[in-house]
Parts: sequence; structure tokens; C-alpha cells
Amino acid sequence: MPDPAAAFRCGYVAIVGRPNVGKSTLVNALVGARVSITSGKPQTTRHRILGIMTSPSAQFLFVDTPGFQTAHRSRLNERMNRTVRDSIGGVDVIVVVLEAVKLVDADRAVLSLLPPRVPAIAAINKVDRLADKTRLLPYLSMLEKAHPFAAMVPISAEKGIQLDLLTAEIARHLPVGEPLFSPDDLTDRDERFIAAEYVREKIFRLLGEEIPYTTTVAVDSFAHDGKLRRIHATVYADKASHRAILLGEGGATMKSIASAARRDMERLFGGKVFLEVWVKVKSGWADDEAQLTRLGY
Ligand SMILES: Nc1nc2c(ncn2[C@@H]2O[C@H](COP(=O)(O)OP(=O)(O)O)[C@@H](O)[C@H]2O)c(=O)[nH]1
Ligand SMILES: [Mg+2]
Repeated sequence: MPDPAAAFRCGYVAIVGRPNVGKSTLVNALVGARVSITSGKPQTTRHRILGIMTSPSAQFLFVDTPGFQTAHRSRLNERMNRTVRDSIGGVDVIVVVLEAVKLVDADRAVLSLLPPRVPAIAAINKVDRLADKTRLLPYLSMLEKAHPFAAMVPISAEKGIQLDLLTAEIARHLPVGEPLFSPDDLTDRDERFIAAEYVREKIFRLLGEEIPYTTTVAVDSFAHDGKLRRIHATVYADKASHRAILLGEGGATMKSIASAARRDMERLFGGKVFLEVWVKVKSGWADDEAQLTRLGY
């Protein structure tokens, strides 16, 4: 009789949590590549993105999601929250990312979405920032009361602390099955999508509070020219004044955004990239259903 414990496992793992707890950083750390963009600002992730990790015994299909948020109402945010709800249905395991040692209302809102039938694992992130580790103990007993977690694992996505423990806990709940993707695949998203995301990431990282939220990026053309990738992208700003900030003095700001994005693309794609970025004004795109659909939300 074959040993069922030795059989290959494959399944979907939703990564959920309030904005900014480190969901995308965790997905990237597990996959070993930057498939999902990250920044210190909430709402960096706007789409459902699959990060794929294949070990000798299992294939993990991590579903990164936008942070579930309750604060701001826009059509874009409604779509992002719908994405979170849709991602939770039909997965094999849910990893709830929390920030050590916090449990705020926004975390409880996420817990209230968890379906009772799907095992949920708490990943208590950013323990590297926790000077006093004894604070974890009372925190864990509080969490235990807040939700019947299958496991609770303190981790640091950024420093790579206890990620092997987390994947071992996840693997226990994956169904036995053949891999759904090639072991080389890191994501289900294509290079065109990632190119737009990398530009958006630099905007989130380099520009102040308001601009990133009122901005989106579309790739107009993506062509292979021998080993070179030629990419033309447009950044859509909500107002003319935002366009001016995005461009900067003599276009200097957009130039540094574009070259940082290009360097990241070259690293992930493994080849030279020519990137040209235009900045245009498109008012009200985040509340315009037709625009949102056209822009891929
Ligand atoms: N100190 C520390 N910071 C982290 C860790 N994981 C993520 N971060 C930071 O938290 C911020 C939000 O991360 P991100 O992955 O974009 O969060 P998301 O909104 O939940 O996807 C970024 O500035 C990350 O660098 C961690 O383990 N330790
Ligand atoms: Mg994210």
C-alpha cells in the first residue's frame, strides 16, 4: 500500500489580512521571487496574484489578495474587497497574516470573513521588530480565543524567520494531488502584467501620500526584439497637478521611477528591457466601472 503521507500534495492557499501586514512580502519570500509588489503604504496590492512554490513533496499555490479594508469607499476598493471574498472561497487553506502583537478591528473584520470549513493558520508576522518575545505568549492565547486556528506560527517574512515551519503547517492541509503548474512557474501572471505592477510599485515607494492611490498603470505594448523586451507603458493620474508631481522637474521623477522598475524587470525576466513611460490625466478612473474593467481591475 502506498504511504499517503508520502504522496505529492497540491493546493490553493489564500493569504489574507488587513492592509500592510506583509502579505505580499510573505508570498514573495515563499516563492523566492518578487511576483507581487510591496511597499510601506497600504493598498499596494490591487489584484489577486498567484505565487507558486514547488518543493519535492508539494506544490503550494499562494493566492495573494488586496488587504481587506473598511475605511475608504470607492468603486476600486469595493472591487478589491470582492476580490478578497472571492479568493477565500474554494481554497484548501487560509493563512491569516497578522502583525505581532496586534489584533485591531480591521484584523477582526478579516477573521469574521473566514469560512468555518476551511482550515485557517495564523502567521504572526514582523516578529523581527518585537524586542520582547515573551509578549508572544499572551498574544497567542488571545488569538486562540478570537478564532479556532489550525496553527499559529510567529514569522518574519522579511527576515525569513520560521517560514519553513509555516509551510510545513500549510502542507498538512493540502490535498493529495498532482502539481497543477510546472515546477519552474513562479506565478500565473504574465510579464506584461508584472511590468505594469513594477512601475506602480515604484510610484508607491517613491511618491507621497496621495499620488499612489489616485494613479494606475497600463502597458500599451510589450514586444520581444531578439533578447530585448520593448515595453511602452502609460501612468494614469487623476489630476493635472498629480501628473506634474509624477513627472517631476524636467521629468526627473518619472525617470527614476522608470529606471528602478526597469532594473527589477531585468532581474525577474533575465534579459535587457527597454521601457518608455508616458503620464496622462484620466479623471475619476477609480470610480468609473468601465475604466476599471478596461484597466484590468
Ligand atoms: N520589519 C518587518 N517588516 C515587514 C515584514 N514583512 C513585511 N514588512 C514590511 O511591511 C510593509 C508592507 O508589506 P506588504 O507585503 O506590502 O504588505 P501587504 O499590504 O499586507 O501586502 C512593507 O514596508 C514591508 O517591507 C517583516 O517580517 N518584518
Ligand atoms: Mg500586498
